Amino acid sequence: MPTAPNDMMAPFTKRVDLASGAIPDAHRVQTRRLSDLRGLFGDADAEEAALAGDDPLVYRVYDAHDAPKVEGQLLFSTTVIEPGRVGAEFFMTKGHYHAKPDRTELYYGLKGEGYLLLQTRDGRVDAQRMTPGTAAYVPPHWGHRTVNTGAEPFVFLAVFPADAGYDYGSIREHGFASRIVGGGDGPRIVPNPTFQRA
Ligand code: PAN
Ligand code: ZN
Repeated sequence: MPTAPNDMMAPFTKRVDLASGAIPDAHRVQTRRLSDLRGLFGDADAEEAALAGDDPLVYRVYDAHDAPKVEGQLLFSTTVIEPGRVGAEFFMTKGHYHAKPDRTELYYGLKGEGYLLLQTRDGRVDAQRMTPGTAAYVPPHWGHRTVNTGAEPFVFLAVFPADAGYDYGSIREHGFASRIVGGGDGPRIVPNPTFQRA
């Protein structure tokens, strides 16, 4: 039984538009343009050049619903990352650890292709390839970022505890251990030389 009145939620269903990745009646849509990711791409000159242009859309997050930020509740959303690059580096999300660091997450690929990059504060690094139909698990304590390595939007569904929260500061301060760059022979995962362990 719920222990507080705001823990009570009615069952509901949301539709995900599989053609676009949008949730048409989302509670909230967050838009991330390149200016929101300023400083996160490796090629600072390419980033400045792109920012001097039209400040392109990089990704949108469709938050399906709102829920009390308490243990036991789930949130879910879709993320739609546009195709594109800054210099050689593919468009990506900001990336974060969860503010409650032991909170887990499940990603399910719906459209396009990309990678889930993961890292721990004590130096473990991982990359999971995601395509439509793949389910990728973000274990406790792993920071995570997604990257669109394809030519069409990369869309995935994310399901996570409502009390997970976001720590963006660690990634902004210390960077991500790996970057994904494009070249003649396809996407390459390369170490980030400026990365520092948090
Ligand atoms: C996802 C992410 C979403 C956008 O729902 O929040 O893909 O990435 P950033 O939050 O790093 O900008 C998730 O991991 N939620 O916990
Ligand atoms: Zn997360």
